[in-house]
Amino acid sequence: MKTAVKEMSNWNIEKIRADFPVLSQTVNGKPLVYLDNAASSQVPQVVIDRGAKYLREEHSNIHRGVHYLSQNATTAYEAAREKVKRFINAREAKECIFVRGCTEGVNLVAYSYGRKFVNEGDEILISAMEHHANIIPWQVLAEEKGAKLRVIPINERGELIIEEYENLLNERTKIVAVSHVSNSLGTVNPVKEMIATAHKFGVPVLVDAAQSVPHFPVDVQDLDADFYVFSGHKMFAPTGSGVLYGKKEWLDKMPPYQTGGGMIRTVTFEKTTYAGLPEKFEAGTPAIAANIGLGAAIDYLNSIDFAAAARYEHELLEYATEKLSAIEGVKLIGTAREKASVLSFTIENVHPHDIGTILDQSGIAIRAGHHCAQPVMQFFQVPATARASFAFYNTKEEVDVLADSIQKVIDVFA
Ligand code: C6P
Repeated sequence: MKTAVKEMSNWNIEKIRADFPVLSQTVNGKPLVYLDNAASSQVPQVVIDRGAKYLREEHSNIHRGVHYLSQNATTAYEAAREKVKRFINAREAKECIFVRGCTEGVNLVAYSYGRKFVNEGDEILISAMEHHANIIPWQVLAEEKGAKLRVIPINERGELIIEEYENLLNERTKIVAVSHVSNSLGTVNPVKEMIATAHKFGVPVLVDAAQSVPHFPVDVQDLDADFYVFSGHKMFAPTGSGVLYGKKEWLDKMPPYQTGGGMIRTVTFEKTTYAGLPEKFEAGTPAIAANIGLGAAIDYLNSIDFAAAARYEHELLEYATEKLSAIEGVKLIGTAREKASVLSFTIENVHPHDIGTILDQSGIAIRAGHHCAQPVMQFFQVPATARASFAFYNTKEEVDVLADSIQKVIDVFA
């Protein structure tokens, strides 16, 4: 398996790891094994340097000043938007709205699209594997409007039951909101096909892309997504950065989400007229340094051959799946045929929090808990899972350390 991973991928793992300073430290006297990438990925030196340059040489507000620093900051900020546009293949940069992260992106659409287009008796379709960020904004909207939240069920593997999805779509459906990749199960959903089906009913689709954009190349035009939302901190950029991509024809029709400075054309006490895209949805001073950092993270991903990174990471996931499946007492939660990055598991008679704490003693960072996906835990009848989640800088040796440490946990509790 060692040679399989190395030969198939042709991936220079040593060079890649050297780009991420955090990875070379020790934790509890052991080399850090960072397997909590679904929560937040690490940041390469080039992104750190870009943020530092902004703070050292360019720090100022954007879109407001005529002075040198402000103009430079504005140029860098808008260049980051262009990079996002090219990275996800949006038609226009103004379709890429900077938000604080995926949560804010979904809330923006639920608030703005929802308040304009969802009415009493309408239906909002989500799935049983959604993160709370793609459940609660819709639930709140449904309560306010007297609309109904409907849920696409999943099977025992943690895959969407697509026939049920097709049955749930109807003329009352006003939006479908579904994750591209589940953060608790790792399932990759067939969103392109799901979008095509929804469009037959004239229904727009929001894709929660928090766990897809960091793990494989995406093309929003090819998917034909109406809204596509993701967080920078899961894709090698700082916290506070993130993007809501929306088709211009929808964004133009939607009212502002937040109001205040930066999003207006004219203001009198009688009436305010709004700026066009993207400013209409970017009230107040945004996370300038963080979003410039997101642009730098995209430059980094382009520089390393992101498609090759995705292939390597997927092989690593397959290797880890094989290794953990072979350990007696380990149960994998989420065994979909199409998966990315995430390996959730339980160990008989050991609470996932104890697994997480013991692994930490060996320098291994995983996440234990419900992963903000309590309905998934309810479906699998577990209170929580332990979750290892991979990035392209993880190694086969780290998977071996994980597997050995899991075996030790089992031995301790046996
Ligand atoms: N999932 C995890 O450990 P924010 O917090 O806004 O950056 O992302 C929210 C979010 C939305 N959708 C999905 C599919 C997600 O995975 C997340 C964040 C983290 O799994 C924190 S709970």
